[in-house]
Amino acid sequence: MARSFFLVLFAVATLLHGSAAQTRHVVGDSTGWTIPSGGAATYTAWASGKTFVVDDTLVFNFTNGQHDVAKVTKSAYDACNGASTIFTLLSGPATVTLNETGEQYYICTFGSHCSLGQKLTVNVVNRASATPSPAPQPSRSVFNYQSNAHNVEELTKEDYDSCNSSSPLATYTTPPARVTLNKTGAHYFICGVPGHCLGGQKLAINVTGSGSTANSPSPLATPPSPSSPSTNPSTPSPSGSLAPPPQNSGAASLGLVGVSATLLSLAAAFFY
Ligand SMILES: [Cu+2]
Repeated sequence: MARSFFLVLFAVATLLHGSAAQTRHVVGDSTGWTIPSGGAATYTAWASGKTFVVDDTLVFNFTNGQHDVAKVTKSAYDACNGASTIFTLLSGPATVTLNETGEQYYICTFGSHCSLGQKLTVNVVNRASATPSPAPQPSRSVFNYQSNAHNVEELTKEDYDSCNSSSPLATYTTPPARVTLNKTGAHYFICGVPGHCLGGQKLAINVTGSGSTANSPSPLATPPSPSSPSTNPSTPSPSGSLAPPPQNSGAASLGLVGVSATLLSLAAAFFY
């Protein structure tokens, strides 16, 4: 009874620890916390390749009575002045939880150890800023319609104006058609079923970069050739799940491609 209780407790504790995903940083790795043979550059180099996030821990490994760990201000760190510390830990291994953001300063207050390089500064960041922000994703238009009743074709402006679907730039037959808008400028869509475009089932949208709020249509980009891979959208998966849009340099350089929400809803309504 008691044993299973503790097993559950242990499991929960493990889960909690895992979900927070703190990192335990062993200062100096196998060198530990000592007078480094390479001078202060040793701990600078150790810290330089790492990201320190709030709630991570620093572990200082040292021999009791030969070193200590003192958290100090920047000026005390620069001067190796251990006279008034923020806190001092005398027992190794000493674990310090990084509970605030910004530069944190640690020294050994024994003799001239700090001057000889036993000093460490780490820059602590929030979890959010430590996580790389996702690359801008191209916007996507979704056309909903009954299978076999309609389709979606992207055309040049000339073909769009005349409802000529003989040479579409891209054709989408399986609803819902997900069209990734990875190029700025005007895009022209029609239904290629005879008569539908002439009946008004056509849509022109203008794609702008993220910084642009202009409503005027930007000059039509050079119409891409039908073989251009960038006009080939990702094929909708059979399950209908949203596959991540293809990453390419074109999409990245465009930044966030913005499309008027009104036009998007128009697109959805139009082809339903
Ligand atoms: Cu020391």
